[in-house]
Amino acid sequence: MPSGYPFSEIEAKWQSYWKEHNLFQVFPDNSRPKYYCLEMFPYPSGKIHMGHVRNYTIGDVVARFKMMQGYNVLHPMGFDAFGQPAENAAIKHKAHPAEWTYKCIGWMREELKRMGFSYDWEREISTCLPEYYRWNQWIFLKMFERGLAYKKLAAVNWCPSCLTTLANEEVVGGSCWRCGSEVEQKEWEQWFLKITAYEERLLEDLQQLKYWPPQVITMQENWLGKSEGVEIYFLEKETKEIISVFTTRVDTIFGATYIVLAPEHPLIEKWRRRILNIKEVENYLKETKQKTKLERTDLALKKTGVELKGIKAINPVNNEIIPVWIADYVLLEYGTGAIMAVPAHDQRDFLFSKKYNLPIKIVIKSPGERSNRAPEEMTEAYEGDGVQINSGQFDGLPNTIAKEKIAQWMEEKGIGKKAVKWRLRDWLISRQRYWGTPIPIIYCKRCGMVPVPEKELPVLLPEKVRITGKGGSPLAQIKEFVQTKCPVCGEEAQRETDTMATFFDSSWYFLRFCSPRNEREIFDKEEVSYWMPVDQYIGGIEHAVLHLLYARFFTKFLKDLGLLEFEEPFKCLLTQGMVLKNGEVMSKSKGNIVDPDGIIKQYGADTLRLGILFAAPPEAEIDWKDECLEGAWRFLNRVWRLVEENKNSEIGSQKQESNSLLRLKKKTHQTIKKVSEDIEEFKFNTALARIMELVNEIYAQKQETGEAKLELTKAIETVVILLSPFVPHLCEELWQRLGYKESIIKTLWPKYDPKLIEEERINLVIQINGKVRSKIEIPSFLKREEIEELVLKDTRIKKWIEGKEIRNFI
Ligand code: ANZ
Ligand code: ZN
Repeated sequence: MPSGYPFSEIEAKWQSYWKEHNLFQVFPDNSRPKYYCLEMFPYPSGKIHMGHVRNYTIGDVVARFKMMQGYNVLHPMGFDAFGQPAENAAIKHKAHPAEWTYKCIGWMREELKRMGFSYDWEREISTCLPEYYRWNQWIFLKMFERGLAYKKLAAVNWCPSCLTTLANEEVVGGSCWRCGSEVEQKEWEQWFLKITAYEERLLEDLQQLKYWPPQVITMQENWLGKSEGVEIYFLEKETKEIISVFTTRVDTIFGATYIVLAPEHPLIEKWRRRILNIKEVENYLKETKQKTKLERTDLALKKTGVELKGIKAINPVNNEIIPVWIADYVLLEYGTGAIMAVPAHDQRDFLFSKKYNLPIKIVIKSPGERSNRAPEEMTEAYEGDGVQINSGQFDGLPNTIAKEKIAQWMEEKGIGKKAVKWRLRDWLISRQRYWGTPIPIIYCKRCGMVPVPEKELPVLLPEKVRITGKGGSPLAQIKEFVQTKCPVCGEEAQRETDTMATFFDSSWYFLRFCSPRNEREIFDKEEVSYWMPVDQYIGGIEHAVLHLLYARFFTKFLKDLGLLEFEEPFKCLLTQGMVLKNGEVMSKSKGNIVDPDGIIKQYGADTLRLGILFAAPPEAEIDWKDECLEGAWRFLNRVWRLVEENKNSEIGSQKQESNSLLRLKKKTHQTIKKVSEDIEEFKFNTALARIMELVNEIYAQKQETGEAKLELTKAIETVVILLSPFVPHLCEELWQRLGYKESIIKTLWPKYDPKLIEEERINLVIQINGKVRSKIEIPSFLKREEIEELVLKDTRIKKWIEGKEIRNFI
């Protein structure tokens, strides 16, 4: 236990003060500008970890800073409480998932309070409570009404160890994101949300998000994956069946030397009898089934394929007869599930053609080449732009122009049409799990699929359940839950037993925070219109695609329902970096977890907050070292002593301001300016460094003047105010000890005097060998070496000293 200021008393004291005075409870107030500061709410896993500490400390600095600037700040917290991990943990700890979850929430809430975060706890929400999830069901019904929630048989990702289906987003490198088992493909009836209906808006509105990290925008763009090209209709030689391919390089159509179908392509089954090497083909299909999507498309892996012997295609632009292959790098779900291969201009096709000895035909000449090259000379595909050759009437055109011309010509001839393809797929939301929102649908033998009427919501998640973790939906085992009456005809009917993926819950929670206790509607329109959009959202980069895309989708949907007036929920986004230990992710299995609880006990929450903020700028990774704490702890004690020592000395009469006191005053105002700017830009570590410099300056002044001067006290007060968003407990205490009665949060953030910001400049007269040769203006605070350097750089001086040796600088 380090000796120093009594942090544990102080922190407890101020935490209860904040609570008693409801300091962070807010209501809409049109007389003040609003600011909504939100950090991604945690999954109740048991304890907060250093990632939470970092995320929430950043948010807290922003929130407190804005409060002191006079904003009406909404800063809420809650728990993303449904989900598989609770179910898994419950199986492991032999507790009910609800019991387990509430316990975790209790622990985490206490820890968050001990960190001193400025949350309005009156607004706390937990997504596993019926008062919350009934609105999940409500949104679902609204989507169902509009055909945006639908059921279909689909090949789904199946985790054989979690025994559940997974969204594409939950498959990481072919494995389950949760347990790491290899994911299999299965056919299953599943619920989907039609997010693809919003793809165009989801892409376009990314333009509005000026204050999002560019890399998040790019990740979303790639995820949406809009691709403009042409669908080309090749014909099968005998049957004249259409083989439709999708290409973004229609300019290369004259260079197509074979066709490749995805192994699952429906035409293959049709052609079965006519395929001469069907045994070989079937073996290949079997092999494909074992592979994950990633293995199939990994650029680094060798591509394999089999020719469909006996099948030929006709290139519609020149009637060339070309072979038809299957290869697993072509995916059924993308484009048309078939491609034309152009080995001369696509590297993947080039390697494939070399491997299987397929012809190469050059149709784009690169600008640097005079004569046409022979295909045999090529060592790699030419993917760049150039001039069309071997392309009939399009020869001689730049390919960028030919692209448009060929597309038009093909449309006119009816052998192709322009097409837009998206990578985005509809969102699979059903889970064969217990701990989630029941999907409000009833199956009636007579009436079919019937939505639960709105007035019957919520469909409560039954409490009594046996969770084995083995197979199927646990809800299907609960008779009282399943058996119900059809809302339409009143006959015996059955409830849907799947639950919703938890990403559903987190797709709109930021709206619920605006009126969390509303029992009549999903949210109060007016309160939402006051608080939303979120001004600053802060969370991990791992949510760059899924959560943030879904939240944007829900916002647009709710706007279309007429409930919102805006398209985008999060104005500014900050993605904080990871907290590592010895360069590795912290995990139980590695045994390298740094426990915030222990640190709070040993040093206090303020030291932890300061340590984590000072370690690096928010977006950078931190490799956590306990020294971060030592430094923070020493600094806080230095500040503590500064106030304690100053407090006892009388304020002396203010004599004429001495030079050094003026310097302190200037330093104070410069610090106010820099710190304010740095906080706005999330440069917390440099902001803190500035405050530390000011503290040094104050100490130096004290030595010089000996007594407390008004200016000294002012400087000290400024330090306390500027530090308060970072280390609020300590600063509240010091503020009180400085004689103030109200919470420091009620103090307005200081403004600097622009006149005091300018550095004084002095004129320096430069003489060489006793003669004046130049004059320069320099800031007065420069050190000797810095001045010498500037003098030597002066052009007028250069002339006089060139080639000469400087003997002495005075
Ligand atoms: C011929 C061609 C020639 C192509 C050339 C490229 C270069 P993006 O931008 O991602 O949309 N492709 C189309 N469907 C595919 C599928 N289901 N599986 C695998 N690959 C597929 O890429 C479009 C390009 O990816 C298409 O353009 C097609 O190859 C390939 F010099 O067609 B291209
Ligand atoms: Zn019925």
